[in-house]
Amino acid sequence: MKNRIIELIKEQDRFEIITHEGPDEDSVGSSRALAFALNVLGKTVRLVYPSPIPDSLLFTPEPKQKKGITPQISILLDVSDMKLLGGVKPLGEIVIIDHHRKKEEPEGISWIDPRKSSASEMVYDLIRAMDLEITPAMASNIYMGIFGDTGGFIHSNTTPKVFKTAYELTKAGADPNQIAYKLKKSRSLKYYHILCMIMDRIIQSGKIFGSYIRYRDFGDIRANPEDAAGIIEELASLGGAELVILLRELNPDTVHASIRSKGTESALKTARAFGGGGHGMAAGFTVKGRADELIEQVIEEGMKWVSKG
Ligand SMILES: [Mn+2]
Repeated sequence: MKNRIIELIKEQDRFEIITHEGPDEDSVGSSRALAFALNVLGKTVRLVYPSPIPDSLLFTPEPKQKKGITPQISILLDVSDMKLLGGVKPLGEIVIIDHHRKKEEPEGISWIDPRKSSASEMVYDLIRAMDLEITPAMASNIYMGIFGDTGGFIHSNTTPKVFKTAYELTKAGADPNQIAYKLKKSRSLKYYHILCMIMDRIIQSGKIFGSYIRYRDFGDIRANPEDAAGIIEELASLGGAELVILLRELNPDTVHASIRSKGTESALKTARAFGGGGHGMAAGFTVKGRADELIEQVIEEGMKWVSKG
């Protein structure tokens, strides 16, 4: 499918790149890197983020964009589920580039490869296959995406290919020290305030740890939902935890769950029970409801899937 996508990129002129709600390192990095590549090819492009991006992810120059275009092609990056687009409607023909495992192939043109660490790694492969030079801005964004989705080269998706790609990216101008510091060593005080709330409310049930953050909590400490980006990884760092669940209210009646597991696919199995998806060990879902009422129910579902003993 990669080759069909390359053909389309060559044939068409106007593109939009759309990623998932709550954009993270990978979705922002892959989107911006691909936009830079389209710039080089002389194509018109605009980036669509369904919700605000944390400032820490925007440390390279902006790709050139044209806002008021009618795109021929809508590239969905790091997402293949229309429900995760936060109400954004793609305007062109849909092309999906994603590394999240799907139960069934989505309709239309899609390149889905769960063996890839990240959408950013896929964009790297795409740019290389088009024989384009990797510029420092592309390299930095792709490196950021790989770093983000591998948890800083920690998770089981940290393959030899990931290190090989990271090596090429550092040679092309990505600065590993600068990027790691931006992502790991520049937390806001608000982030830690939110973390304190989450830790205060933690519920443990065997190898499962769950917690939540209410919509009004953000107002109470004058934080924004993007201040809590990546905070699930703190729960996932707890020793003895096999499955961790963090519920976050996106608005007063909508809850997003982030779920992580270690060693088993219990994260995905738990998310699927609520209509969600993801990878085996990193999954999520969004439902109507209240976080404090839902948390026990999600933990109970998780109990079915964690290893016994
Ligand atoms: Mn990703």
